[in-house]
Amino acid sequence: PQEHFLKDYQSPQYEIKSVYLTFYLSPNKTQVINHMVVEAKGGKAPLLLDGDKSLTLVSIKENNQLLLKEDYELNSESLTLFPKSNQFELEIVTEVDPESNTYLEGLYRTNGNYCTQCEAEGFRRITYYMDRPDVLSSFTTKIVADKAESKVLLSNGNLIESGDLPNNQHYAVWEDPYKKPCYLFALVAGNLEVVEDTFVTQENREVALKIYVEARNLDKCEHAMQSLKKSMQWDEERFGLAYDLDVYMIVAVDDFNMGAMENKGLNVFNSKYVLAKPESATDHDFEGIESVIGHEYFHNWTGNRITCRDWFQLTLKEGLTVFRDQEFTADMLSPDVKRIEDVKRLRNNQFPEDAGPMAHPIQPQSYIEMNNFYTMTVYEKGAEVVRLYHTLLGEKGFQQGMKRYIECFDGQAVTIQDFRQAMAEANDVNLNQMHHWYIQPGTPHLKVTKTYNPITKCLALKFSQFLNGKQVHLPLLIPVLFGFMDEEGTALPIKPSISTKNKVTQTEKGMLLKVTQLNDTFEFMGLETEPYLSLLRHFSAPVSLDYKATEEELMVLASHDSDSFVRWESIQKLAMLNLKENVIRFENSEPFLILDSYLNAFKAVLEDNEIDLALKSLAMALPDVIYFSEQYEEVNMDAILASHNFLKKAIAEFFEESLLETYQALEASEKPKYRYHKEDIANRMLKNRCLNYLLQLPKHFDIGVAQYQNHHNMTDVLAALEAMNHLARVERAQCLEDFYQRWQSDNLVIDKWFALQASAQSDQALEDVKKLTKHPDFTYHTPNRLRSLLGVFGRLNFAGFHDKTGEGYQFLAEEVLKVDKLNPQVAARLASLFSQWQRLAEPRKTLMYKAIEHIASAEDLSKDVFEIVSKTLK
Ligand code: BAL
Ligand code: ZN
Repeated sequence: PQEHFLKDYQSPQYEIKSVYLTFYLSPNKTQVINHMVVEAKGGKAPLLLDGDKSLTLVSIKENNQLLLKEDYELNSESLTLFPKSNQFELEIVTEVDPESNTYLEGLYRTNGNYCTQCEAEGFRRITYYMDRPDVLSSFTTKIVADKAESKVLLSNGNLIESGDLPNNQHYAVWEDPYKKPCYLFALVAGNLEVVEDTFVTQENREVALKIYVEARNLDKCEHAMQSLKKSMQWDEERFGLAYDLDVYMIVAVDDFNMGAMENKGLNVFNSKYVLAKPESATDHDFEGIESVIGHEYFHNWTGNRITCRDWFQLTLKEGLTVFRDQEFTADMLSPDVKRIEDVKRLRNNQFPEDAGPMAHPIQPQSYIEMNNFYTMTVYEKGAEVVRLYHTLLGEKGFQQGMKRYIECFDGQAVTIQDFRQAMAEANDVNLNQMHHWYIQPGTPHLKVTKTYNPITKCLALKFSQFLNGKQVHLPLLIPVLFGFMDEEGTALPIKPSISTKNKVTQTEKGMLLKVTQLNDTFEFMGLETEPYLSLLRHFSAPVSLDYKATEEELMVLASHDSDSFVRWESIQKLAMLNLKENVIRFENSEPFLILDSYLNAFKAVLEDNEIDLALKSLAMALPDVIYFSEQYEEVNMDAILASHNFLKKAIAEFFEESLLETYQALEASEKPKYRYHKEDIANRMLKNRCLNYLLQLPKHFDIGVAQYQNHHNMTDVLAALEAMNHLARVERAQCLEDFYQRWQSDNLVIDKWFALQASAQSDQALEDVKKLTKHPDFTYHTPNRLRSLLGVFGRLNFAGFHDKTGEGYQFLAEEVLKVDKLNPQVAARLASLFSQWQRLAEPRKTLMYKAIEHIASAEDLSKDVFEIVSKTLK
């Protein structure tokens, strides 16, 4: 397959002034008439239109003249024309088969309804077109369909005409007043019901809000609608950005590769990010919906009004929009909790990507299949890099930069440099060094050494940057929010020396120092005692901090730091010290132990009556297994799991009484009616953290069963099932069976049922998962189902997937090959679960390698999977 490179970018030689699409919808043979007005930008050049082997070409007319076969060149990926004039009209007729489209790209059917997905390169599966984001055009779409089969006909923009046609057909014409690239095109048709509301913008324009769902889901749209209204209001208040069309439509579908898609005026969503009611969705689901609804809405400005020049700029819209959705959630719930959760997400998912064979900069320099680059790196690390601008410039400066960005580039397809230029010009600063974050892969390691001189009362902090183990790279600009503290936990004054003064500033988030060189030293004076260091407050840069704090220092930071991230981080570090100590002991066949430092820190948190309950719950959690294993160059999975399991159980035993008391008090105080509210969420979080520990002790199993039986909100029900999940007891099986019977008709809940079993850390798990692939409710056609069974198994079932025989790897490899025939995008995601093979200790290393080789040796691999496995084997 062909590899595409950023360095080869060339601007388009043709402009598509307007497009008029007509769809005659039919399940197996939909006809698409694509009428374009085209203009050459420079001299005469062939016009290359992207296409796909799934298209059937019916006819081409240039200025109304039918072209003959010898007038054009056609292959499975493109159509090349040789226009006779500089301005001309083209009419291309194609046929597609939505019913057989299992890739879920282009036009396809889901539960009998028509829907599209065009980003990144799906439009070429609908018609021949210049399928690239820098070709912006005015779209009008006419949809003709059978009335009984598709009562709703939707596309982008505003409805300008509709009516009946002979033979029980009807039609609708939609016109989008904003020019857009074709990846933002959407069409939806089918028998959907609608939930409606309105929003009045700051400019006093009324916008109709419509959420389209299948009739059975009408009772699950309220939260999504509220989330949309909050998003619209928040974007006006915080960014001064208002919506620009008369109608905003959201459609929920069950079969969708991504979370959602920001098509202009007509977002298509994975139903997981729309549908919720307290009985069937958890707090986590509610939060996910609020955040994804926000994310797609925020794209209207950052993505749609200003789009990307090419796909190498993807982080321009995604990093920025994730940053915006993170800030939205922070403002809606708790900023401190949100920050910690985002850091955990980054470390668990993006750091491994940065350390693995698919590592790429947030601006990838090449790709074989663009869909493989919708990654945690481009999205989440991209958002962290946008956050760096925010930290450096402050809220006011950042907003000035945003204002300038929009003033300069509205209606255009631009680059990450354009964004940086707007930020720099609006603040009159030079931000050129920021570019180094965009073009280098890997998580930077920031090593800090401190030297204190008790005679001069002077402190020197030396920061050294390492990238991919090397110290020679383009130096990154790393903002570090920091503070000093004495042994009692009292903040100490910060007095930079003359040479350091211009590198340290007071910001709205606290004191900030800027590391700009590979080795950068900072001096501080007037410190009567050697201070404890509070570094990287607020996780001010996406780096791995290498500072050897003492246990005493961590204990003081854990209970006294003013920054909740550093408090949380310090207790996590104490836990990590303990976990690592036991890995050594495992390898030396010595008994495990629980360190006093961690025990005391845990006790202090558990007994702290002042702290926010959600923060308390986060502090009480052990570092996740993924992050724990990331600490090792060579991963001994047995030692890691044994150490993790031991510490969890040891905590439960040690604090049994207190955990039980806390659990009971919170359980007794839980309000009978569910509210999606930060206080209630925090209560449930802490309660269920206690429950999870308590069920490490088999004698408390009944508490889990009782919680399962007594509660009607999904957060508590699922937490009970999760807490029971590691023990193969009959009660667990009974609850799972009851859960299945109760929710059999709700796909999203049945996904949870599959995921629970896929994540069970037991010897039985692999067999269970194999059996579940034969379950009547398992289907290879629905990405959510594949992710909940196969994805969860590979990502979270450390015992089952990493089974010493290698059977877990073999099983998943076979499944990847099956999925690849139907849905290469999802197959590629599953294939990436093999990415850490090089770091596994033997025998797993060789066993996993063989499984990947098995995939790689298959015939007819999609380019999606080919790219992942070939890079993984390198
Ligand atoms: N643009 C793809 C889906 C999303 O990031 O919103
Ligand atoms: Zn996005």
